[in-house]
Amino acid sequence: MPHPKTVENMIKCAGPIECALLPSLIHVTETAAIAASYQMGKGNKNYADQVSVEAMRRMMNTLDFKGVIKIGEGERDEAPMLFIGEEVGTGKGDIVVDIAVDPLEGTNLTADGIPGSISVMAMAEPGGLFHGPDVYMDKIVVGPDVVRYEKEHPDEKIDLDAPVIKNLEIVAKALDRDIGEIVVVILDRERHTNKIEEIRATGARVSLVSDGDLMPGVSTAVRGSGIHVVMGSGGSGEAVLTAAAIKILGGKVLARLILPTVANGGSEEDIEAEKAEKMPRLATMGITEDNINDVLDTDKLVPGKDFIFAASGVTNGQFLNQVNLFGGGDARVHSISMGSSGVVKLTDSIYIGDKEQTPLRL
Ligand code: VTB
Ligand code: MG
Ligand code: MG
Repeated sequence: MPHPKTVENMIKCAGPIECALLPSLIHVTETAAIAASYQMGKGNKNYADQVSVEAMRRMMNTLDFKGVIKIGEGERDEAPMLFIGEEVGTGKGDIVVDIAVDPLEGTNLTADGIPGSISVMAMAEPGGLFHGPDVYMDKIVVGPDVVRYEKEHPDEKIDLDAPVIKNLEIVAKALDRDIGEIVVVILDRERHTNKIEEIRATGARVSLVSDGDLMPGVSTAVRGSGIHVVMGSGGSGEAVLTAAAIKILGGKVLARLILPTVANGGSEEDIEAEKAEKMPRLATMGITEDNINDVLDTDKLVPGKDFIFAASGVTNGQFLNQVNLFGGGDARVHSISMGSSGVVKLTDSIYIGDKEQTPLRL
């Protein structure tokens, strides 16, 4: 007998978005990943980005829904694709969604042919994803073991403002390990010099990544990934996409908005200019200078109820392999897709280019 709850959940879904669009979502990330994979190691990150953006948009526009890009690409240079506010989908049917995309998360990684790049997106009911201008978010990401530990020990909670040691002690206890066994991923950036020192001083192990803090964040909620915490500041879009996955997997994201000029040490003038540019859009999300320093939790980053997430590997990663290309146009691509009712699909898709030339291989 199956657990009755499983069957109930499967039949109900989270809502129309998950029911109707989850199965198609990986087609979108897979198309973008395959397009990007042909550019692996070619040294041209902008072109790799462009082809994945184009592929993603073309695939999305074959699906029946009415969507608006809320977190996207091409905003700064006003590229004619996947810009904020762009409407995508055929527009047919009743499903209306807000969309976050990062068609190629880790453009440098793809251009250099090194691990960690993916194509990734999320969809939610309108208002279901925190969206503002592309700024940074300082964050901490942990998996469900930590959330369970916090419930059992209400006075021990992960806190973005606490010393690193305090947070890592909680993570270590939650995972029943020594701090020296914990792995913390952080972007290798000058702005993180102090934080990296602070992490090292706890005895925790540090994994510096040159780019791509999104999948490491998701990995904190996946046992066996070898990643327990992600810290430091990265893109705000990436933080929201991480939160969509983490909310499904039961982990936790705490984040705070930071303007790039502040994070990277700009002059007073730069900071003021950036504020003038970015604050109006932040205001549409209820963010003002008075509350910009407030901590946003997983539910603030992803208030949605009916939402879906998908990522496909471009180069090798924690648990998504790189795209393999075989003769005759065959491509094999690994993805993770998830729906907010609590469904996770790990898929290994093969697109047959020439069935006589390249038989299916296991
Ligand atoms: C961040 C990070 C991303 O780019 O957005 C980073 O979240 C850009 O940060 O995963 P810098 O301005 O410090 O380079 C990625 O690494 C890749 O998109
Ligand atoms: Mg990115
Ligand atoms: Mg990108």
